[in-house]
Amino acid sequence: MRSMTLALFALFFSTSSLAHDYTLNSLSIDHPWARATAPGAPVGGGFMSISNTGDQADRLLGGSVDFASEVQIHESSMAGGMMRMQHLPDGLVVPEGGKVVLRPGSYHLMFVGLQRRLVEGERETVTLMFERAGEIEVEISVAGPGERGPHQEGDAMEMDHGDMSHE
Ligand SMILES: [Cu+2]
Repeated sequence: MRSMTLALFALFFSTSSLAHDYTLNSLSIDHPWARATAPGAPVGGGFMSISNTGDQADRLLGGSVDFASEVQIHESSMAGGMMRMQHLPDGLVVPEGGKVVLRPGSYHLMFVGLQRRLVEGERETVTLMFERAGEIEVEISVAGPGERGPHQEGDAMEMDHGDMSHE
């Protein structure tokens, strides 16, 4: 009984500590998070969902961080049984009245040229840049290396950034 209570508490605590959201004009950025990285890993992935309640589309262009040399927008997809990762240099459209989800196996922020590890349980600051709405600073929660996040559709497309080559 006691262990059950502790387990429930742990579940509640870990969920609530991850839940946070930000608003910028008609954009809402929900639950930004990243995965902890292994020592020496060259890249890390960042995830969140972005909703747009306005009547004009916006576009996530990229961002900046103090722990990596570059923030790129990537899309992972399966091609011929292989997970591929593609840089989206034009960014990611957030449609009017719609939502995009950045999650493992799909769209994500790629922190390229990591200058320090992302450590589970810590928070890091990311400045996101949107074409219309401008810049917003958000805090990302760093989850464990196997964390899949709150958006679990398409989890079969799980991937590990540490082993992924970037061309
Ligand atoms: Cu990537």
